This record gives sequence, C-alpha cells and structure tokens, in this order.
Amino acid sequence: MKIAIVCYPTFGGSGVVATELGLELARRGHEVHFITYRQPVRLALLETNVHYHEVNVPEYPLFHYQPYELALSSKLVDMVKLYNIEILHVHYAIPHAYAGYMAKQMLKKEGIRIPMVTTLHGTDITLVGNHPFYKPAVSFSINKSDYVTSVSESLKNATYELFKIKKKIHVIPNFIELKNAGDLVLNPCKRSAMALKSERIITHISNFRKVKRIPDVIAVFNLIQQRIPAKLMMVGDGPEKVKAEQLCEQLGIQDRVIFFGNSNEIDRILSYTDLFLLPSETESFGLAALEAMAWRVPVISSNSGGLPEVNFDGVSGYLSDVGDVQEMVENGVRILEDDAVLEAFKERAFENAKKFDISAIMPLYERIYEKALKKQ
Ligand code: GMT
Repeated sequence: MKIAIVCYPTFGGSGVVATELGLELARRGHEVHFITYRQPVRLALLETNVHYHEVNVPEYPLFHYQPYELALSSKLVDMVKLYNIEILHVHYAIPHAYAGYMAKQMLKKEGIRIPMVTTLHGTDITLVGNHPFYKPAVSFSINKSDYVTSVSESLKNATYELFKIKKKIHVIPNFIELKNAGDLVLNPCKRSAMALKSERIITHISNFRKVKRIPDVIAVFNLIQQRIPAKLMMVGDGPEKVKAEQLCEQLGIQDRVIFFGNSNEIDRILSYTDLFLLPSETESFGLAALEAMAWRVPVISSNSGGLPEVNFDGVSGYLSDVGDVQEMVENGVRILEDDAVLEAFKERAFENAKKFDISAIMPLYERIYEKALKKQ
C-alpha cells in the first residue's frame, strides 16, 4: 500500500509513534510518505520505501497567523497525485484531521477517492481539542474520518464523553520494538558517568509540560534518595524545566540530578535505569513508561487515563492516585531496597512490554488500512 503519514515531527509521543509506525510499515514493504513541516526526529535516515515531503508555510506579513492547515492540505493533494498515494493516516486530530478532510474534498473534485484514518493520541482530545475554540472542528473532522483509532480504551471513552462522535473508535495501543532492547553494548564506564555503583538510577522522560507534574517527580526522588542512595536522570525539555532545576537547587539535590535536555541517548539511559517515574495528571497511554519497561525498568506512575492499561499495579511497578507523592515514595523504596525484589520487578516489566511488541500491533493498523481501501 502507499500510505501518507501526517504527524508532528517532534519528540512528543504522537510523533514518535507515527514515525516508528511508518518505518515498520516500510520494512513490511509498504511505501510510506511522511508529510510534515520538519523531518521527524526519529527518522534519522530515509530508508527504503520511506519518503519525506516538507510542508512549507511562506511567511507573509498580512497574516497574523501563518495558515499551516492550508499549506498542509495543498501539499497532501499534490503528493497524493504525484505518488498515487492510497491512504492518508493522520496522527493527532488538530489540525491534521481537519487538513486531511480538506485534502480529501479537493481530491474528490478531481475524481480521486482516498480514505483517511485518524489516530487520536490524547492531548488532542483531553487537553487541547476539548477547548471550546477547537471543539466543533475537532468533532467534525473525527466524524469525517473513514476510520478512527485511539491509543487506549481510556482515550476512546474520553473521546465519546467529550465529543459527539458517531464513528466507531478502534483501540490500537502504542507499541515498542523489542528486538532492539538488548542490542546495545552495555558499558560500565557509561553508567559511571551517571551514578556510582552503589547508587540506584531513577529516570523521568517527558516534554516537561504541566500535565507531567514535574514537581512530583522531584519530590518523589528527593524522598527516595533520603533512604536509598540514588541519582535522578531528567530527560527532555519543555516549559517546566527551569522551575525543575530551581526546585532541585532549593532542595539541595542539584548534584544528584542530571538534566539531559532532549536526548537521542534514551535507550542508553534506560538501559542503566532501575526505576521510571511518570506521575502525570493524565496520560492517554504513557509511551515513555512502555519504553522504560522494554528496557526492564519498573514504573511508578499515577493511575490516570490509560496508564492502568500499560503499567500493572504490583506487577510491572505501582500505580497511585495523582499527587500521592508519599505512596509513590513507599512503592519506589519497596522496589529499590532489595536486589531480588528489583530483579523480579524488572523481569515482569519486560514481560509486560512484550504484549506491546510491534509485531503484534502492526497487523491491527494494516487491517484498518485494508478495510478503509475496500470501503472506497
Ligand atoms: O504528552 C506527551 O508526551 C506528548 C503527547 C503527544 O501528543 O505527542 O503524547 C500523547 O500521545 C502519546 C502517544 O500516543 C501517549 O503515549 C501519551 O500518553 C499522550 N500524552 C498525554 O495523553 C498527556
């Protein structure tokens, strides 16, 4: 099949999922066209069957806001015609589903029918899309999609609750490529750059937005490290990062915390990690938690959104109510204080991650594409 993937090219979960999906589809012989404003960060090299088409938005002083949706829908029309693309798969409803629908309409006028699959990732529904300024357009474009998928049951239910959606929503969870886990050559020198042998390594990875509850990450770590020698790896960048650095200074733990910023070394960091923290306010899935588990890392998370579908209480880690720092600390200490307990949690976290192996999830997307093509 010839598939266009529209996504955000950034470090955010939706962009990562879209990119990994496209790369795997290409490996499986499909022709994949990424259409976005920058080369996706996880698309380091263009591989066989992978194409990238940049959407350019010319700056014009008359416009207070440059019209990205317009440029995107025009680009979609041009690329569909040029490469005979058969399916549009848009990730994140805003504004991709809206632009995709416009492209479909323009193509229809020229006698070209192309199905659109929309994947909902979370913040497009629970945070941004739900805003009254966007809601009618988001509802409209979801209803106009030929197939709609969501990354968890929880997100599916939230979508039905928050919007007037007539479409069936198919749940296709996020996935992980396990075959790479273990491929890295583990080098003790690299670990020693992060922590002493006697210290546990605790990690948090996110885009440092409010929804991630960064102060909780630091509070949990601070209380754990008072009982168990540990270091905290903070990976990612975003609006809460400076405040987080200040908080570490106030607590006097700045020498125990490393801020990496956006890093391409996530696999290496996770491979040395003993515990992953994700105390988010909400999380439609929590891809970062799954990536941690694939590296045999147990997870302490909140129990909101789709997290209970990924992290299992007492099995792959522990879940607590949002903001329950004290319980998260107790659970973290329980996992970290005993080597045998930690090893058992690591093993179960990895077993859990296996359920989300890319090879199990990919056919679910292919089936949706096949059905969408037949419906045309
Ligand atoms: O919150 C993020 O990390 C970014 C955000 C995005 O839109 O890219 O992630 C969302 O999509 C991911 C991939 O499906 C999910 O794993 C994240 O849970 C989800 N974030 C939220 O729901 C807050």
